[in-house]
Amino acid sequence: SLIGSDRVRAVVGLGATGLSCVRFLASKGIEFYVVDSRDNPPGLEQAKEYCPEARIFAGDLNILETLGVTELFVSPGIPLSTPVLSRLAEQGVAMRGDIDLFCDYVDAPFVAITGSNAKSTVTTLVALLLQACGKKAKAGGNLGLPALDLLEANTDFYVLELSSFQLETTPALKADLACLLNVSEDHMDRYKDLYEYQRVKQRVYRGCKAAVCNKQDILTAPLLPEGVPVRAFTTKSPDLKEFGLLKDSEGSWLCRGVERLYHTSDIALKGAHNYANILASLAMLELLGVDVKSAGVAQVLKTFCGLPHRCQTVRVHDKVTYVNDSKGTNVGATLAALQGLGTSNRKNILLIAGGEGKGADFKALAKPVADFVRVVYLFGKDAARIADVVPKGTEVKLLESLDQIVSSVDQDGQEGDIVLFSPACASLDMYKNYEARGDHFAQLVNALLVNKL
Ligand code: UMA
Ligand code: ADP
Repeated sequence: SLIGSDRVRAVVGLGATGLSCVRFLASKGIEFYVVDSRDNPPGLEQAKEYCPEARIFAGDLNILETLGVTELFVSPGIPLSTPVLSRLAEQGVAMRGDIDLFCDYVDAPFVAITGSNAKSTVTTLVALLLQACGKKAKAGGNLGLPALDLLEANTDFYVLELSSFQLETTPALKADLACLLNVSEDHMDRYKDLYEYQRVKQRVYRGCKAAVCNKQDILTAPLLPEGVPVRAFTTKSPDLKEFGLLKDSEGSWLCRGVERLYHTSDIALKGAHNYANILASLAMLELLGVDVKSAGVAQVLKTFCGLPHRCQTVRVHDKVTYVNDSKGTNVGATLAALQGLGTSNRKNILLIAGGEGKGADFKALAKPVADFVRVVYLFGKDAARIADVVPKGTEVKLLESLDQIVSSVDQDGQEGDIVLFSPACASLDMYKNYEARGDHFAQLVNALLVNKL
């Protein structure tokens, strides 16, 4: 029986992560319970293929206290502060996660990438760059495909995007290469303050064999034993062994120390924040022993235009450029978008924001909004909280829906304007996810054109 063995396991949560744990444990012949707080969790039917129905409990997590569990695999969407989980933790029950399980079984080098922003972009880029250099690299984790589903023989590198929630349930990651890209407020509904959140993010470096950090963000600086190689990236001119940007009479260059690697005109991604993302990726490549000047790397940098919903141009309509940055789900991302797209002395951005603010402080938006934005359009749950920080002199329109906002923008737009949809908030108050929100925006923008034909 389950109770008879020395460990009694339960998978907690039946979303993408929970299902990956269910499939993985079942494939190893390990027995487990499955519990989800919802009556009809998304993975219920699939779980039944891997686990006897009598061991699946949907509707209430409190059942865990009656099962005699010793080890839980907790999904990232469930806070460890959930009363039943903290009671069990106090009794010594291990709070593990899918990444911790991945670490037990992985037998190829893996890269772990975290940060408040740019994780998905950098994770994708590192995997593409490794592939372009002939390596079999697989990317996943918080990016979408759960880490356990990536495991496959003959893989050269796993590249994992990790969220703070995944790091909370991973006591000793021991990545072959770890990178913390940046730290700014996010998920303040699950952390006491920025420093608690930062401490969790810093877990990415635990036991790592090499590390990459952001020279311009002190919160990313690792504390590691002597001898662990560390590379830093910066968008300023780099010191020796750092990756950075140099400006000369020919323009801007991505550099390693004083060595010029790539001219920015040979790079498809645009904006200072994206140069930072590439520099971070190159630093990682070097630590993995890959030539950062190979033809494969040059080709990827020339062609990779970024992921959808991240500062993506939807279309130019009536000489107004519409940019979808629906993945801008926190203040840091929207700041980067405003700074990346803003032109000094021109208030030509029409900013659309709002949604579920996750307890964030929006004050940091005031300055770039004053510098670059002519009108702010707000909708969703925390619209009024954002309106409070908009400086005098910038017009604010509070509207009910994105539909109303796009029609209003269409009236207000002037030649040369940029309409930036970067909500600084999660989408969950009105949409299934950020993709659905971004698709809705793109659909409304495309309809503007059609309706005028
Ligand atoms: N839930 C319940 N009861 C349960 C279990 C879950 O109500 O018993 C709810 C959670 O509160 C949450 C939702 O179900 O609202 C999903 O939670 P989950 O833990 O089941 O999520 P998964 O489907 O496993 O997806 C997770 C990541 N989601 C979260 O961390 C919330 C996905 O990242 C990730 O791609 C996937 O694992 C594979 O690793 C998404 C995300 O939004 C993109 N991540 C956050 C972010 O990037 O900001 C952290
Ligand atoms: P994550 O996976 O961490 O959410 P993404 O690559 O999906 O990261 O990008 C999320 C948001 O952050 C997007 O709105 C994007 O435009 C913005 N962004 C991209 N790079 C940076 C950066 N270096 N600093 C801050 N924001 C960034």
